[in-house]
Amino acid sequence: MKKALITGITGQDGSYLAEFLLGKGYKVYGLTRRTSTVNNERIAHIQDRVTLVQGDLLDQSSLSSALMEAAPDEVYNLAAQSFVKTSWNQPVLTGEFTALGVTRMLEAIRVVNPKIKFYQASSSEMFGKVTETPQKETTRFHPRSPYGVAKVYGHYITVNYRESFGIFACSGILFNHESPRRGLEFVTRKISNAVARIYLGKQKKIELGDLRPKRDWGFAGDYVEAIWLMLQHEKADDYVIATGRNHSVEEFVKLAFNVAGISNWKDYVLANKPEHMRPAEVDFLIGDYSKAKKVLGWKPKTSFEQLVEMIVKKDIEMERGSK
Ligand code: NDP
Ligand code: GDR
Repeated sequence: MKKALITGITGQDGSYLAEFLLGKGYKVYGLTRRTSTVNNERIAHIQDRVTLVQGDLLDQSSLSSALMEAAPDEVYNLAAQSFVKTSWNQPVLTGEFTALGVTRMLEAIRVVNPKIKFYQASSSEMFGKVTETPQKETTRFHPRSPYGVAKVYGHYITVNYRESFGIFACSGILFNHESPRRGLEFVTRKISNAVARIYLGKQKKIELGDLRPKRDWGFAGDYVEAIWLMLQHEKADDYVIATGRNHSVEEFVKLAFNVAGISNWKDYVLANKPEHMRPAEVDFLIGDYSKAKKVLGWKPKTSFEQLVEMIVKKDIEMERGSK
């Protein structure tokens, strides 16, 4: 039986990846950090089938201990400070988690067992102010936030450990992917949750920032398969994972209200609120996933329209159930 250790198992992607690996017959370990209240909602339904190991990307010895305890064949490094906006408020901490945390895990692998295969959760935010459209593996990086800068470091240290020590290390450059398990501060869930609450008469308005940026939005459940496929291939490499289509935040808003049967969406939306604007914006992202399709045989299954409908309907269901 193969064994995997997932950092960030309590996050959106970690929960989908854990489900996916359990389905493939893996023994799944998850690294979790100590918190004053337990934060395992996303994995509550599988908690009896995964083994949680305490550790933190800030603490080198906790990572080595986790590797010794789990003795995994594969490590999926999904943990990070993942909210772009917060990275301007906490740039140093973002660098510690999202950049140096990658080196700490790679060091733990190098020392404990360099045969462990490693996946790094890289991001389309590395392309930032794009120099080429669509963006692919060879597109130059120009990150626009401390988060994006930290992810560029994480990407290159992954490549470097592959080249320096022969570690089977892959960097997956994933474009935005969403789900009903997305954190509420990200724009998609923020919109779908507000739409559900407005639909049910629990909320009157939604305040947003810039509605013009375009993102290539996919479904998290589709993307974890690509993550897994990267570590099953005979050669470690880097891959863009995307849908090849993009939409503006405004299009997302309009469609989300539409799913709830509300056509006059403008009556409910307050845009360009300064507290939701960013010091530097990423205006336009669209990914070219042809390498992943050709080499890994991966392609996205869920359309933008299906994704928006899934998230809004789930939020309506959940808001109906909650007081
Ligand atoms: P989430 O924010 O939902 O999850 C982040 C996870 O990291 C949580 O489990 C969190 O634990 C954990 N974590 C944060 N800091 C630490 C730390 N110091 N030590 C240990 N664990 C920590 O992110 P997603 O699931 O959306 O994303 C997964 C990864 O993929 C991230 O690295 C993200 O940057 C990257 N990514 C995401 C994309 C997306 O569209 N979702 C696109 C491209 C890249 P806790 O529950 O304790 O907070
Ligand atoms: P992003 O996701 O920054 O792309 O990073 P987010 O959903 O936060 O923003 C997407 C776009 O929407 C605009 N926007 C707003 N965003 C938020 N959060 N709240 C608002 O009120 C709002 N109004 C407009 C943003 O300015 C932006 O242009 C996500 C994260 O998951 C990263 O970890 C990951 O690496 C990238 O996707 C790929």
